[in-house]
Amino acid sequence: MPSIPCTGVNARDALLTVEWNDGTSAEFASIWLRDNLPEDRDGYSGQRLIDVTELPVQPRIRTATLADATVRIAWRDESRVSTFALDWLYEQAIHGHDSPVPEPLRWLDGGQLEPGRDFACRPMGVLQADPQARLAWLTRLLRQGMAFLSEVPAVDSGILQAMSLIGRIAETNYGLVFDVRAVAQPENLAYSDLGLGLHTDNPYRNPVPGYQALHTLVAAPDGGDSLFADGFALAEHLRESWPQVFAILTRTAVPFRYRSNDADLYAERPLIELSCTGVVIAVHYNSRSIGPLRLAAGQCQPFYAAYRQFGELLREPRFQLRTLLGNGELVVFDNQRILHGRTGFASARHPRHLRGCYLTRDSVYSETALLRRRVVSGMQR
Ligand code: NM2
Ligand code: OGA
Ligand code: ZN
Repeated sequence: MPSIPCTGVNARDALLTVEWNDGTSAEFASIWLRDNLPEDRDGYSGQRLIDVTELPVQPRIRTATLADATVRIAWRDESRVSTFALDWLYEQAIHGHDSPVPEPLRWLDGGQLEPGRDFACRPMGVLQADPQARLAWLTRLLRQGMAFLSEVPAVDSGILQAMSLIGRIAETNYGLVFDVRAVAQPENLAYSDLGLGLHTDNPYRNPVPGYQALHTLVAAPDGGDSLFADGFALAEHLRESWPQVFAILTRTAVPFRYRSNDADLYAERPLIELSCTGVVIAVHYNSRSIGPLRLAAGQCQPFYAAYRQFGELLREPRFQLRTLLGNGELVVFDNQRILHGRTGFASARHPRHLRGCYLTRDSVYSETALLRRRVVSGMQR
């Protein structure tokens, strides 16, 4: 922890101002401070012990004084004195709005990119042996939305070994792990030899799987190339170039549906999903599982024009990274960001066999954060 960078404090009823010695300052609202008293957290778990209704409605600061690397606050309407560590306040002021998930690095021109050169791409054994290498790989997965492993044994359990380094598998009606190969009468067109245009998986499920892994056990000698595009970059491209199209795609709920012998799934979501501050947080696109739209007749034509515009962008080769994954190669990607697809192949002439699974999003973030903790404390030792 750096030495405490504080030169003074200033308090008015509802506001504490702390001056740091680099000339900057930070403001803390009295209600925020009153809600964050260290003594209102359980000493062992760190969990909060109080509820918002137990706070004074408008706590007022009487005095704030500096003492031993802390700020001591006396309140007007309560007899307690509250103590805040300055380094904690500094941390909140600097990093308070940082999420542990790194900012995405968007990539638009996928046609120019290669897995081995432009994405994290390591043999699985390196990640097993070296926590720093695993942390670097995971961090790039989070930032670019996609990363590759090689030398994953091309056997049924290979994908399970790899996932133990990355996150927790989310079991679905397709199983813990699913086999992607052409069968007669496929319940899902993924289990045919047809080409699949760029899509995200399972938009009909709630929650939509966070990450997906695909492991090649037997590559096709001809066809079955993998395609990828960054939906976040494409959505931003739409926002800039055709703001009206973007607005329609973010505001129209689209029904997605999947029915088979053992599942009946339905969810509605926009093709481009925004956070409450307008940041693109997910893309959902799957022509095979979109249901009949529930739109007033007058809204249909504008929606279809916008949908077509998005669909046409997705077909442009300049946005598509195209690669043939060889035996033992595995790709992991953010299934709410990266669209994936494949070219068709001739299953009558040769088998092609991939194994796939889904991972929960939070487990991938958590694995990365735990590893960061481990690597940082290892460096300090
Ligand atoms: N599989 C491969 O979301 C989809 O329906 C795509 C998913 C069957 C698990 C295919
Ligand atoms: C899928 C899929 C890609 C492939 O199974 O959902 O998109 O390369 N497969 O077979
Ligand atoms: Zn898919």
